[in-house]
Amino acid sequence: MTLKFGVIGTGAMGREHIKRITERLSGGEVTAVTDIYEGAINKTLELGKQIGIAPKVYKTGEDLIASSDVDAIIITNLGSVHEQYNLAGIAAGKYVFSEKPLADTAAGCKRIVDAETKAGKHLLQVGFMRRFDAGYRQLKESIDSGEIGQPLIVHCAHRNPDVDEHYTTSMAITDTLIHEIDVLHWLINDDYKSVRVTFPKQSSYARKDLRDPQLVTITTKKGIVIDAGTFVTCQYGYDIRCNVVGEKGVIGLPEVPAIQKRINAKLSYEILTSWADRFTTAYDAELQNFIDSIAAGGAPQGPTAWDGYIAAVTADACVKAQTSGKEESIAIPERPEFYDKYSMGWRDRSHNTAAGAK
Ligand code: NAD
Ligand code: ISE
Repeated sequence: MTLKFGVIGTGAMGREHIKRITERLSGGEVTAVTDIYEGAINKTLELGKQIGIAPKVYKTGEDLIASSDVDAIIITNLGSVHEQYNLAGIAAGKYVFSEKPLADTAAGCKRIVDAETKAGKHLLQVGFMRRFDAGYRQLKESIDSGEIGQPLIVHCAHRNPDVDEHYTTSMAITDTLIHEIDVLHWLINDDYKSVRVTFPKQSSYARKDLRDPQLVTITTKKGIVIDAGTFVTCQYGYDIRCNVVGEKGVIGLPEVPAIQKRINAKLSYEILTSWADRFTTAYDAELQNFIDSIAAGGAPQGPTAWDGYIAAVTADACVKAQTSGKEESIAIPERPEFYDKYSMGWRDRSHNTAAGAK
């Protein structure tokens, strides 16, 4: 069976997913697209010609969702409108792959959780691709094996070369740090308890109204301290770091392989500049897993609507800490049983046997 995808929002990420489904993945095809911006549709049709597909263009996301030619939707429009399409997809009984954030408020995420729970069927996966990244998976295996003892401290960095003029101080949390928020509790098998945000000296490359860099310090229920620095105007490249200090050893996310060059008495290697290149294989794996899990068991097995919700609850506390300057508590609610089966293994690993989610 081929899973027929409709893509809502064909900007940068929408087109990346269209390319990967068409060129690299198996078991899926893009049959439908929509975007409110004609320029994005034109670029998509141009891309379609290059890669040999001709998806039907729908006027609205709602029309696309209603089409019998669409089994699964990919939501890659802006976070502020994710909720309405997530809810519409669930209401229509379609499979949903929602890019992060699941919705732009925790209350919106909760409405999606409630809708899916009420529908009584797992339909939705959130695009938290780092759980499919080979480096993070190796870190998790090492931690779970016990070889470094109990994790004590986690040092992280999330650096982008630059951001556009719409990017705000709170987006450093809701758009950028949200990836660390999701992947770290999965990695260290613990829930978050509190957070404090501090602002180091401002970079002269950041707009005056954008606080950059930021240092987010999260304490978990077991007392592990995570320091995560966002720096979204770092100029030099796209740089993701994660080091875990344990009782008996320290482990770190591997550097992205790049050839070493010895030229003119200098030794050098290139640093990536874009998220699209840094996480290509993780994006491929998350969507292949989505397709394979639906084909094998009728439901996606990746990060759930519940994961999207608790990431939003955590992000809210971080944003509160940005303005209060104080330690703010993170109140993670108890997970409903409905989501136990598809939790990507940080409480129960036995269900994650589909390709890419070993
Ligand atoms: P983008 O601005 O390039 O594209 C968004 C597109 O959505 C635009 O073409 C816009 O016209 C369209 N759009 C807006 N409202 C719409 C609506 N109501 N219906 C249909 N189309 C609509 O942004 P992007 O960088 O492609 O980001 C898209 C999503 O992907 C965001 O949620 C972002 O957070 C996510 N993203 C995730 C990652 C990741 O690492 N997982 C990386 C980049 C972007
Ligand atoms: C972007 O939306 C992403 O999700 C990228 O992974 C992240 O690095 C970037 O900061 C976000 O803007």
